[in-house]
Amino acid sequence: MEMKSYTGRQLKKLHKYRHGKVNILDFEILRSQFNQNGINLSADFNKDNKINILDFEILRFNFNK
Ligand SMILES: [Ca+2]
Repeated sequence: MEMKSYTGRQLKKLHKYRHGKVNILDFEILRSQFNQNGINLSADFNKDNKINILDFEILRFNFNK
């Protein structure tokens, strides 16, 4: 699925300045951005310019990876 590879890149970008895996810190980032709209949000894993349940699902799917 195309979204999946993009998601991997986004998650890597998110980790670059923080830590090695998807963990509770990523969840905290997502939580802090939840319900926001805009470009360049780091937790916008599916790149639809919104932080919502879909981004949470992607995070959940990649958790501990
Ligand atoms: Ca999104």
